[in-house]
Formats: sequence, C-alpha cells, structure tokens
Amino acid sequence: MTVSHSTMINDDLVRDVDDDGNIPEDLITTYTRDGVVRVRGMLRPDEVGEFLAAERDFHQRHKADSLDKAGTFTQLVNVWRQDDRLAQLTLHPRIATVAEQLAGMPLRIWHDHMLVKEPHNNKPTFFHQDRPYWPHTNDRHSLSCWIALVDVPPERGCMSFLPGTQHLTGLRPQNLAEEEDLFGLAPELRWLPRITYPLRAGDVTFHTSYTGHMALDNRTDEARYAHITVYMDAETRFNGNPHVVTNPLGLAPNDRLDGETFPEV
Ligand SMILES: O=C(O)CCC(=O)C(=O)O
Repeated sequence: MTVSHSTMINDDLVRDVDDDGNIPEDLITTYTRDGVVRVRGMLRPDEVGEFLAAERDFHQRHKADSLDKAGTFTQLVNVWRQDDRLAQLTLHPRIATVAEQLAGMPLRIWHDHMLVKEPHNNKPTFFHQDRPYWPHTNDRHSLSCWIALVDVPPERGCMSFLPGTQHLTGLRPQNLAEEEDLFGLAPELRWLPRITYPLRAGDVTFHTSYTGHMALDNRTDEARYAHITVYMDAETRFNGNPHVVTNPLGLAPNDRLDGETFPEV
C-alpha cells in the first residue's frame, strides 16, 4: 500500500527532547510504569538524512550477511564497529543521555543492530522479550532504543508493546518467528492492552529488555529502516552462554562486559 505523508523527514517535527538530551519528567514516569516510552524528535531532520544515507549504503553492501534467514528482516549486528558514520548514531550522546535518565544508572553499549524490513515483507516480528537471549549476569537493567530512520506507521512495521511486562523475568528465550510462543509461556499476556507507537523519522522508542514487544509486517512500497542501540548496566558480566556478539571474544564466565567492544556511554 502507499502511505501518503512524507516518508523521509519529520517535516512537522514534534520534539520531546532538547539538544542536550533532557526529557520531561512525565516520560520517565511513563517508562517506569509501562516499561516503554516514545520520545519524539530525538534526531533532527539533518541528522535523519545523514544517518539514513549511511544505513542504506551499509545495508546494500552487507545484506547478504543478515543473521535472519527467515525473511522477517535483514539483521546486521554491531554495525557501529564497521562504519564510522553509523558509530556516530549508535554512540549518539543525546540518545545515551536519555537512556541513562530512563535507566537511572551508568550504561554501556551491549550491541547495535540494523533491522530492515523490505517492502511487502509479509512477516511480523512476533512477541518476545529480549533479555532471555542475552548472556548477561550481574545486571540491574538493560534497554533498547528503536530509532526510526524513515516514517514508520503501523503499515510499515512499527512496534507494539505489552505494558507492565518488564516485571516478568525467568522465561526461556522466545521464538520471534512463532506467533504463539510468548503466549504459550505466559497465557495471561494475551489479554493485556497493547500500546502501538507509530514513529515519524527521527522518533524513537525505548523499551526495557523484559518488556514484551512485536513489530508489524511492512505492507508499504518502501523499506522500513530501523537502527536499534542496546544499552546494558555498566556492571554487567558474561554468564558463559553462547551469543553472536560474545562468541568471538574468548570470554570466561563472570568476566565483565567492558572495554572497547562495550564502551560506557
Ligand atoms: O523491528 C523489529 O522488527 C523488531 C525489533 C525488536 O524486537 C527489538 O528492537 O527488540
């Protein structure tokens, strides 16, 4: 389908954040209550243009290396380690400042990833939590910033969240290609109200790593470019389990996740 409004730049920019990364107290309250919050106008239009160009270039050059083979999206992980322009996005100080206000503690980068949904991809990303995938211990909090680099209305694959599920720990990792997996583990979640946040280019959402979430399929004629920066408690240690980010690093259980791979923000 065709989405008629601008798909590149938020031309009637609404900003919930100033250039230094200060946000109103009520957004912190929303994040604490729901485990998710939308922050509009995180990136200025000039920044969106630069980062989208970098994201498109990188995607064209590397899409064959996608970790996802199910056709849900192109998933390219730790792009900031390979591309200087994208490093400026992942390490963006304004975004990190907001993340630390929400988390209420010093943070490090865990990893980033680019998630591109091709036009008419016909595949939602089904409900899951993030934290069960990760080889972390000694962590008090972790959260993702989902950055829209094009306008992402529901028709192009924006995210929906299960508010309050940030308190649900201890589930095994869920399969994001299986619609029923999370609900099979926790049937009561099916009846929670869901929050869907359409995003203009440059808007973001932050969700905790336990907040259940999904993304719709892309039914439009344009690709959905999202860049996700994942932050973890600066005290996080490695629990010894396999993960694509830590597998090459030769870590021992209980090692700190620090150094240049996991910089403080
Ligand atoms: O954008 C998507 O399709 C899913 C994103 C997601 O699950 C996440 O950012 O944790």
